[in-house]
Amino acid sequence: MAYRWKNTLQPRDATPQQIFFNRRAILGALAAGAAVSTLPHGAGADTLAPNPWEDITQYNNFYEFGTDKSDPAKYAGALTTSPWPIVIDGLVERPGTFDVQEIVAQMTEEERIYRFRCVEAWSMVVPWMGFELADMLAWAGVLPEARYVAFETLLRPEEMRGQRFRTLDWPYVEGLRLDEAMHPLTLMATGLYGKPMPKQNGAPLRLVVPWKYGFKSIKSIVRITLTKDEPPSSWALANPREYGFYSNVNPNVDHPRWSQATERRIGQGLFARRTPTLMFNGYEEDVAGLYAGMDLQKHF
Ligand SMILES: Nc1nc2c(c(=O)[nH]1)N[C@H]1C(S)=C(S)[C@@H](COP(=O)(O)O)O[C@H]1N2
Ligand SMILES: [Mo]
Repeated sequence: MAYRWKNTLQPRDATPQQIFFNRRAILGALAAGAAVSTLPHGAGADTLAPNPWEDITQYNNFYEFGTDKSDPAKYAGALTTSPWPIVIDGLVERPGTFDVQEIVAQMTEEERIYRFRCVEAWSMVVPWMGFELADMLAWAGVLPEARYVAFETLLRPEEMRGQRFRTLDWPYVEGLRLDEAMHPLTLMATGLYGKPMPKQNGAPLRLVVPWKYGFKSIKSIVRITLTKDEPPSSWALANPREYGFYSNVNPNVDHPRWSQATERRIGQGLFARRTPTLMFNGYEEDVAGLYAGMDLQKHF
C-alpha cells in the first residue's frame, strides 16, 4: 500500500464514557451555571469529541425511509438485515455473491473517529467501527483495467417505505474513483460506538468517505462493481447542476442554493456559532494529492 492510515482524531479526543452517559446532567449544570458560549469551539476539544449516540442515530439522511431527518430512526426497524447477500462483480478476479458475515470475517475491524460532513452544511464526529474498503477490494482481487468502484443500496420497497415514492431513482447508487476507494481513510463501516451498525445508519455495511459530502457515504450496500467508466451517483443523476461526481468538501465551491463556507456542528443547538468548513473536511494533508492538477471548481 502506498498510504498508511492517518487521522488527526485520536481516542483521547473521545468523550469519556462517564461524561457521555451523564451528559444531560452535566449540560443541565452548565446551562444553570457557566455560559455555554464559553465552551471552546473551532479546532478545540469541543469540535473533536464525538457526537453522542442520540445525535448520530436520530438525525439521519436515509431517503429509503423518508425525507425527514427523524424518519430513518422511526422506520428503519422494518429492515431485515440477516441474511444479507452482497454481490461483488465487474472487473474483479473473484466475482460472486457473498454473505456480509463472510466478508466481515475476512477483515480486521477497528474503531476510527472521523469528522463526518453532510452536504446541507452540518457535521458530526462519529466513532465508526469498520475496515478499509481497500482490504475488501484486495480480497476480491481488482483487475488492472478497473478504474472506478460502483456501489448500490438494497431495493426493497416492502421494507423501505420511502422507496414507494419517486423521491430518487431507486436503488440509491454511488461511486468512487479507484484511488479514492483504495485510500486508507475510506472505510466500510460495520458499527459505531463499538456496537453493530444501527439500521438508520446503514446496517449492516455502509461506506464512509470522510473528506466528501455525506451523500457519497452510501448505506446498506448490496452490490459493489469494479468498472472502467465513471459510475452514476444518485444525487448527480437527480440534479447534475447541483451535485457532481467528486463532491469533495470544499468551502470555496458553493452549492447553487447555499454557501458551503461554514458548517453547524449537530448537537450544539441552532444558535451555536457556525464554524469555517475545512478543505477536504480537514483531511487535506491526506487526500489533496489525489486531486493534484484537477480544477475542483469544474470537478465539484
Ligand atoms: N442508501 C442511502 N445512503 C445514503 C443516503 C440515502 O438517502 N440512502 N443519504 C446520504 C446522506 S445525504 C448522508 S448526509 C448520509 C447520512 O448518514 P448518517 O445518517 O449515518 O449520518 O448518508 C448518505 N447515504
Ligand atoms: Mo446529506
